[in-house]
Amino acid sequence: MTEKLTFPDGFLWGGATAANQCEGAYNLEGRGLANVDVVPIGPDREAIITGQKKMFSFEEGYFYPAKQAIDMYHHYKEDIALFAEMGFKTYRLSIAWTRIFPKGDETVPNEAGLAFYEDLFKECHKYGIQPLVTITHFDCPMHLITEYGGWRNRRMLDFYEKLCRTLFTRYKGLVKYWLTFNEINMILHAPFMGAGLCFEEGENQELVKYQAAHYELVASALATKIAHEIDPENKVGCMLAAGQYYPNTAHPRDYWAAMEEDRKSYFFIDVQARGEYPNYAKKQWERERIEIQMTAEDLELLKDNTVDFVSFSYYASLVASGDPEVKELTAGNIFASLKNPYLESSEWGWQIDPLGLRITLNAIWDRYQKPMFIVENGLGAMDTPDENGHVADDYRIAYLEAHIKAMRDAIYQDGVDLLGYTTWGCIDLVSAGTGEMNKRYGFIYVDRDNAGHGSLKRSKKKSFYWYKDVIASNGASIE
Ligand code: P53
Repeated sequence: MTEKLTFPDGFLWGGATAANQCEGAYNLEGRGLANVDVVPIGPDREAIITGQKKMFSFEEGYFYPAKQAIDMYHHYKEDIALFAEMGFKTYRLSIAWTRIFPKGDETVPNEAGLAFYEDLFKECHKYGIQPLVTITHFDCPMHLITEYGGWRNRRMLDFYEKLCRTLFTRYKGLVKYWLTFNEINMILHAPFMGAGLCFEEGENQELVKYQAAHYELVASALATKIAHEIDPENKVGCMLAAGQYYPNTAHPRDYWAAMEEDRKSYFFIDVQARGEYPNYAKKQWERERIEIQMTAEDLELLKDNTVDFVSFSYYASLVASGDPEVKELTAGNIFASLKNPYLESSEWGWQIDPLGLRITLNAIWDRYQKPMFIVENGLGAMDTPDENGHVADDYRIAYLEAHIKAMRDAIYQDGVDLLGYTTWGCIDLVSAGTGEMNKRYGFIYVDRDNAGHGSLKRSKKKSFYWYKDVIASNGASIE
């Protein structure tokens, strides 16, 4: 068989961002405060994003990088023009919920927020770029957290439904691809950032997280239903923080541990793609006395409104062990992983594994048989511009090239159905995990540092020209 180098016709190449990590303008034109605004850079960040330490407003002595971020709110025309120059077919972005409903429980949306995204989408279409819209990328209005407790409260279903109806109606014809919740499994690992959850002394945190997960899953099914009703052209996807777990050794108990870790994540997609809670979850809840409030109507909604496609982020594979003596974890990752001796790591300790992407694509395909979309992948690295301000990011090109080859193998050697690929942080932005600016993913360098200093000037890195060739040749420029 001759090996094909080009990707399928219509393959959606592009890049991805999230509102709070790039827009800034946190208090302009009526925008309300969100959980993602009040997470500072520094040693307290982890306790805050995991809901162990409460921070509900800006406090003295902290720096909040999302307040200004890279100020894309004022630069989006320039930035989209740069994406167009690379030939993007699609641009994945998220809506800041608090631009549309500043407190979250209003009846009338904020027109300035709606107009902002309308203009942004029109700007994309000017260049033939298809927007791919994440309805919530970790954001939740602060008012909904302080008044209702975030996603632990069933009332969130009404507020989210209102948001979705407003978006689907206003952007009909402008947006076709929607994602309901970014990395929905993040609720288990970073519950404040993922779902506006904070814990009270002594409460059963697992119960709170799974109850909130149930509401998000029902909200996602409801959004899918409404999206299809408002425009049958709409395609709705779920979104998983993916990355296959490997067993640490061939010992069966290590394989079992890896399988259990994978199931913690697949749990969400099993519901969104198949329409039912998997038995292993029901049994776990029974064992752990986790009683989830759910109605017969909820279960019917889940059954009748599964997603059109499965999207995911992939950065690294992970390693699990069933041996309690083995505990050497990698640094800097919200997902616990043991070190894999066969892999190199990024400067932030994320293990680099292109074949792991092919493995993950196959695992998801085998499980669901729905079209897939890789909506995040990339290398967070320290970039040092030379005296002319140019970044020669060969390490990033090498990472992306290897992952694109793995994708091509999965398509042509294994036959998976893949709609597109949007690299994470196509323009440098604030890191979700650490709040740093110096953890850069972009093809476009942004002059700003961890403390918020810099001109915000955009410049093209070496990878910018490389990605432009990849897209122009539909992948064939990669041998
Ligand atoms: P940062 C952890 C593990 C996997 C995905 O992450 C993650 C995280 C959060 O740190 O999140 C996704 O910025 C997320 C993006 C995020 C990106 O991965 O920590 O959807 O918002 O920026 C990369 O390097």
